Amino acid sequence: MAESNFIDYVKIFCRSGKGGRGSAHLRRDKYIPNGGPDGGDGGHGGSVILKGNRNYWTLLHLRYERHAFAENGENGGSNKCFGKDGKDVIIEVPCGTVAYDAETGKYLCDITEHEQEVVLLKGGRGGLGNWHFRTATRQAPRFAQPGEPAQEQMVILELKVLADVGLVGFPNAGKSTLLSAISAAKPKIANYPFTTLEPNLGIVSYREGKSFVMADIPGIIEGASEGKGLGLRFLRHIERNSLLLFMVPSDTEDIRKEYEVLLNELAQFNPEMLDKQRVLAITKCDLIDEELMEMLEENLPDIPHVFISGVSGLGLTALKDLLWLELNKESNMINSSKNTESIVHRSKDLNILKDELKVIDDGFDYVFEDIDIEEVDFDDFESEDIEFD
Ligand SMILES: Nc1nc2c(ncn2[C@@H]2O[C@H](COP(=O)(O)OP(=O)(O)OP(=O)(O)O)[C@@H](O)[C@H]2O)c(=O)[nH]1
Ligand SMILES: [Mg+2]
Repeated sequence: MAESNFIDYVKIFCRSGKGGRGSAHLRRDKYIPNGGPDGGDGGHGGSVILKGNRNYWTLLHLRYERHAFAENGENGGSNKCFGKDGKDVIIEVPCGTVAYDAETGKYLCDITEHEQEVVLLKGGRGGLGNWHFRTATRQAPRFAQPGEPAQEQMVILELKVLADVGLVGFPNAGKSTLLSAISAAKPKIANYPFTTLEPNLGIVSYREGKSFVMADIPGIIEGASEGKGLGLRFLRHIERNSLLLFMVPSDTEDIRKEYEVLLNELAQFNPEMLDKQRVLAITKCDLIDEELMEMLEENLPDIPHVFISGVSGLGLTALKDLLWLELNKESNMINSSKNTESIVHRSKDLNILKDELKVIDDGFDYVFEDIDIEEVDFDDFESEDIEFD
């Protein structure tokens, strides 16, 4: 996958800016004896922010982006001068990106909409200058508040493609052929397993200018949940689809059994996948006649089904009608907020994570600059070094 342009996994070392120190300056001007405290506040540190951008489809632009450092806030100065706030770092990501803590695998946040912003690491607050601490009995406080420290975290960004329909099937089931037949996508099609090595998206036009997005992912085989074939690595791309279209070729010995194997692999990956709407397409029906279709019909699983052929075009209109109908069911509204809330992001299993990270870490060094991340108690300002400037 290292050579591919389809990057759906990156790891970035993020650090917010620390807050600037408040100044403890005492005014000492000619002719103004005992000028009093005039230390200004420190500036706020910049934050690390994730922002959705619909113009990105993958995380490719972040492939070599190893660090995201926000600016520190400047220290406060004399004469009540405020320190400048540090600049934020904005990491633009495609809609459908999920962030995890790389050390614990904990789910952090989820970007699903264009321009949506989530603060990943908040910049430290600037400290207050000594001017704030003057009281009747302490007219020349010789201390100020320190700035809040920076925060740092190794973050994993993972893309989960936002499509309406996900294609699920064994290799060679005809998934890519279907996508190329009903959308403008041009996935590679060939008569050997695992032709498709990375997800393809296609926009399927429906009647009256309506459309929905279909995702073709690499084939799944029995034991994928234990890492066989391409494993379950790509299943996350159908995790968010409102509807799963199971594809089983008409010449399969036992269609029902193959469907159950697929279903079982999905359940191993994430049991919530079973809550999704399902439709079954029996593919390659140009190879069989009507009589055989009727016979097959007797032993099909109990979900809506349709007989199709991506090659001859048989049943494709009926398939689109059925998909549209299912997508628009009350429980599954395609036009309302895309149903993205329906999926609960589970924290990552660190063992799986380690394997996946091996691939993306290949040949990279993370430069950990030495910064002084101070452990300070923001409210215990008197313990901080006293600054006389
Ligand atoms: N006769 C017939 N052959 C088909 C049909 N659909 C696909 N095929 C053939 O089946 C083979 C596999 O098709 P693909 O579309 O590449 O299958 P896939 O499910 O994308 O396979 P992977 O990418 O390996 O998972 C190709 O040789 C296709 O020409 C169909 O409707 N009728
Ligand atoms: Mg394919």
